[in-house]
Amino acid sequence: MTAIPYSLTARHKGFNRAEIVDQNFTEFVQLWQGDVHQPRGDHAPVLPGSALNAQGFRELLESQLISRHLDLMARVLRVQNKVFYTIGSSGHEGNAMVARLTRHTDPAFLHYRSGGFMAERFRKLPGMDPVMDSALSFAASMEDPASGGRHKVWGSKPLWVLPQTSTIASHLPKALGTAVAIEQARRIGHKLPIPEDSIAVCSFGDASSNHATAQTAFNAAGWTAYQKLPAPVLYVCEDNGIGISVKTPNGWVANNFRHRADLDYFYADGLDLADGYAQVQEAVEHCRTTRRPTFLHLRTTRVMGHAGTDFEIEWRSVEELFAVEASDPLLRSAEIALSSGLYTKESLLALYEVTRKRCFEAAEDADRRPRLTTLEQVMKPLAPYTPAAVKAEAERTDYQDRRLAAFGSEEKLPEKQPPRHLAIQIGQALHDIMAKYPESLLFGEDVAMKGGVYTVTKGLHKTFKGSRVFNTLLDETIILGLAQGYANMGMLPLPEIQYLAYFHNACDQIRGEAASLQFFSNDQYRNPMVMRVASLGYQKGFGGHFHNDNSISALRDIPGLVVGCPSRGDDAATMLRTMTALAKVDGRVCAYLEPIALYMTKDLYDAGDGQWQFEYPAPGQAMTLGEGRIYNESANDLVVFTFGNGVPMSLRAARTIESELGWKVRVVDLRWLAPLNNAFIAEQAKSAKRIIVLDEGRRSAGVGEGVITAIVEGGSGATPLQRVVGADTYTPLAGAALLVLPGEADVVAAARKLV
Ligand SMILES: Cc1ncc(C[n+]2csc(CCOP(=O)(O)OP(=O)(O)O)c2C)c(N)n1
Ligand SMILES: [Mg+2]
Repeated sequence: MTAIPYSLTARHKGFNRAEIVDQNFTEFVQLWQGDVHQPRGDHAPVLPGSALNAQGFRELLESQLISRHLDLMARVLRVQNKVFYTIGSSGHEGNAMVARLTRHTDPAFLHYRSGGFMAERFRKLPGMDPVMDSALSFAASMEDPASGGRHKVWGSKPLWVLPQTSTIASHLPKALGTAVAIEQARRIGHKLPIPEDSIAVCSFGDASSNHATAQTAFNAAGWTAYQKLPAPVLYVCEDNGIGISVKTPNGWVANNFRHRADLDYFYADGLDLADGYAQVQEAVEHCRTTRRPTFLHLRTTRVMGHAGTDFEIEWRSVEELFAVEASDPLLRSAEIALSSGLYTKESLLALYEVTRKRCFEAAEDADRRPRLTTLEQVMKPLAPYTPAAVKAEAERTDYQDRRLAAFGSEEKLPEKQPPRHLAIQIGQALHDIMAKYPESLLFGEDVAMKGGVYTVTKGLHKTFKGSRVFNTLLDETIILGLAQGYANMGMLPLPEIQYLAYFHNACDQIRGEAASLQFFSNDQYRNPMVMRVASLGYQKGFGGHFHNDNSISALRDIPGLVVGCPSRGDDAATMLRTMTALAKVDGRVCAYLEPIALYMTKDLYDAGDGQWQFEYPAPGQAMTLGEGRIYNESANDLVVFTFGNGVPMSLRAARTIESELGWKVRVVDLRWLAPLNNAFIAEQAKSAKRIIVLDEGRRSAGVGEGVITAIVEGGSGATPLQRVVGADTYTPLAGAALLVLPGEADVVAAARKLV
């Protein structure tokens, strides 16, 4: 970077660094002295030797100024309650170069300091206004085109900027997933919504590069490239040397990333448009042409603190602040503007002030627009559900040819086979779904040739080949990041998590990311997926806690997530059809919990009775979201509410209860655990003389709590009720597991207490 002739008078120890940074610019321009080149036209280099031409510079400068004045505006109007966000982009405006050198169809997952990037990307489509759109987001206006007033985010549907959450680094896995999806589309014959040679752009800060979620994305990108598989993701690390108040050790980012195999490192000076442009260009072209994961180390700085609430003067030395403020990239841009002869001092300052005015006017205008005022408005995009369309999609049968090809012949169709158990029927249902949706992909740990730990996915790899059924590397965060990437590119991902305990490992990818996208993008972006998870307890003689995890509490409270748990094979098939339809039609994120202990269960009451095997439901049949299954519907002496392993368990207990107490017992399999069908539960409870809630999960925060709440709120609080639940502990190995988990005898004992 060229040294800035720095002779500012504005240096003082003032509290409001935004005012000082603002003043610095003006004074820098006024005091600037230097040689002025003769401008040589729009297409000539802005300065001798620069890869950036004059027109490019003018536009980038304007983008930088828009970004800066949006920040300055936010600091002023925040205190007037007209703006609700002050984390700015000041010092990072050079990221406009990345936007200029990529396309508006390159999906972008952006750092929160992307004001410059956004202003520049807005140029790519005619008729768009970066200032007004951003102002609407700052103002939390309902008209904010990114999030509808739900969050201050960088986002745009037409510009392929997918809004991100505030969780740092959480977007890196899905950016890789999107890059992989761009390439995989060709191999499965899927038509992409963007050009085939697109790349995924993903920016983040230097401190964030250390995060586990970031590191796993870099690792997975390298793992992919190492095998010569394409992964055109451009990771842009905007290195300002600090994360809130923690300094990144000098040289750490370069040292950490410069020599990574299969993550190609490039450096660019983001503080200097004239020098940085060629460097950014090289990185972008490398990524686009080689289709390799690329790491662009972009030098930035951070002026005006982490956010408006960060008074750096209180915790940093003033000398350090001066030095940081002197590295302000806008001062360098001013120098280029003046020395290139493209601007005079007067015209540059006029542009600066005009841009300020534009930002303030837009903000004032945005403040007059409506904000979210009702809960209904807030929640509208969260969990869309169009029952008729979902039903029609779930029952759609127009894929007979592909179905026949998948199963081999008419005689081999699963509905023509004798009744089978859960594992077999989930496998058959998956064959059916993958035949129905050529854009579906099934992936996870060990799912391909081996067919999963429990052979549930056996045969799928052979039938649908490695481009649609494949093993991933061992990382749940990446599995779910890939799923989001495929979803972004219009495919239907069916990720598998090997055990429920390991979902918790990567929970944020669903909780913070996948399930929140519809909400924060005002339903413009969706994450259709069905996540299959081998779940729950009672595996005889195997596993201990981590293979018998039965806590779904972490799933239950994720807003908008659909959670279902079939307890028998036929339900597994019809539920899967509905979940995939929910994903296709309404973009929903669904969790499909498979009770491991029931995978191979064939008998209900006695060995060899075969009563837990069922006929395969032919296509055309589906289960409505929220619909439970009722056994012995007319019975009302006792009603047992349960799901999963609890279903056959309570049916067995019911026999004992009937013979011992003479009660007729109804068993209600909830099947859908989130959202709970409160009306259905209330209705079933109303006609009950006594109630048992059987939930194998833990006493605290288990599904049982939700069921009892629905019963009480439904008006049946006075009905005698017993709860049979797991203990608040981890599950031990071997026979001791049964001390923790509820058993048949516990259900009978609970019934006795209701006498
Ligand atoms: C997972 C997570 N942990 C903590 C935070 C709080 N936080 C927000 S920004 C930030 C620092 C990020 O620094 P860096 O990545 O260098 O980006 P910069 O703000 O410097 O541009 C922290 C700790 C967060 N948003 N997400
Ligand atoms: Mg930083």
